Amino acid sequence: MALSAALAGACGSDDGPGADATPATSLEVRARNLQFDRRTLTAVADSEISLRLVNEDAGVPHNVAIYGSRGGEPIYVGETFSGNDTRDYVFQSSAAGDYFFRCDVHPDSMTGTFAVR
Ligand SMILES: [Cu+2]
Repeated sequence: MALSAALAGACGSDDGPGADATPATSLEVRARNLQFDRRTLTAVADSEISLRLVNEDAGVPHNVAIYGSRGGEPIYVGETFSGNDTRDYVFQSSAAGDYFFRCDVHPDSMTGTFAVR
């Protein structure tokens, strides 16, 4: 709890839908300076999910792809595009569980947990 509280504080009022532990069908993550602005996205299980990627890195390609686990099989691979630009990815969420998301262009530095509840 202490860690999540610290992260929430660090992100301040920029936190959008899905930033906390409350499951949502509409999520947003920003890419800036080769990092995502959050470590966890929390989605509703077995639902149509709209995930917005705001790419604020001008001329740098990013995407969001969801995997069963780190190094596992892809579940959904969002289109890669260069900033500054935005895409709305729409896909069906899986059963409840902890999944993994990353940018496929920067798989070492841009990663997080895709929590489905
Ligand atoms: Cu990237």
